[in-house]
Amino acid sequence: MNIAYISVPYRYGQGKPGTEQGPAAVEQAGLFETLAVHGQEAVRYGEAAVLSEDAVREEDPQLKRLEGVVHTTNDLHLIVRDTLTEQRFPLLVGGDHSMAIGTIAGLQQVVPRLGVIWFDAHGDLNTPDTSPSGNIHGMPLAVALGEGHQRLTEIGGSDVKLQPEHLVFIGLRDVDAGEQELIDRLGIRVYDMEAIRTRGMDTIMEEAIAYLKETTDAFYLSFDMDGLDPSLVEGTGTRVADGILLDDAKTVLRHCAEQEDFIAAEFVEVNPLLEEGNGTALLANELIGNLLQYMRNHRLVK
Ligand code: 6HN
Ligand code: MN
Ligand code: MN
Ligand code: MN
Repeated sequence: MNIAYISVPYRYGQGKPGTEQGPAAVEQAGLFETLAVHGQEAVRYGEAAVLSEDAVREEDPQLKRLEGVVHTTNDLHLIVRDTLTEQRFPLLVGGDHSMAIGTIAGLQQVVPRLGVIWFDAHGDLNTPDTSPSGNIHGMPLAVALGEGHQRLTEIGGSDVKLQPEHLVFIGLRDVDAGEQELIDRLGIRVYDMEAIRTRGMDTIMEEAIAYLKETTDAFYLSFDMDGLDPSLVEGTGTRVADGILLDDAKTVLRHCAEQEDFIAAEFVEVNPLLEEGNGTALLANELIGNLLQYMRNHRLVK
């Protein structure tokens, strides 16, 4: 009974209304039933604090709604740190991807050599200097690597939270120039769609996990719904053609779930306002169900 569902109902890392309703949409899609079916307590264990719309200004066009992002990610990092310290498995639902600034900062306080599997169409490696949008959801990995605005890099302390060799990308296919420069300069491991097609997801996940195990003590999965093929996810804000299909996504979840040192997962960028119905939230709930099924023998869910 050690899965701790934590919601992050917020949207300040990007401009489209709706990701603040992501957790509620996934709950409506059956998240508590899913938790119960897999022997977990059907409760929301925690929820990150979110500033009201009135309190958040656009201000710097290269760091939009900075105050809103700082507030929530700072609170989230404390929740995640404490949850992990209690030997629970944080299962986060967002919320836009800037929340990962808090997730990584919180996990890293407990696991200094933290590994990250980033399932995403995007690199999320922009800085205010390279960002084409000024949206902070395109920046969380740069922040974790110690690049970007100090208000963000200092969440959870001023040390660098993530080493470039502790990160792997799965499904990357929309990378900005500044992000590519960082990937090349730091030698970050990328498995793009071509690699997935030619080598198969099984092989890639085995290799990715073996690679992380060389130098990390534990890892987490950050699952951006837009890593999936756009035909599967109408309700997410930045869809990119030619994405990951369901079987391959489940393969990612299964490989993570089989590892003893898999310690947390987050599902982000669910935006129910971008579609009729609740299809993307239903899919997120289904994927969480798959993950819990695969984790049935995991030391943290007994
Ligand atoms: N996400 N690279 C684009 C930007 O604005 O920086 C898109 C970012 C998308 C971020 O999907 O989490
Ligand atoms: Mn992302
Ligand atoms: Mn993305
Ligand atoms: Mn809807």
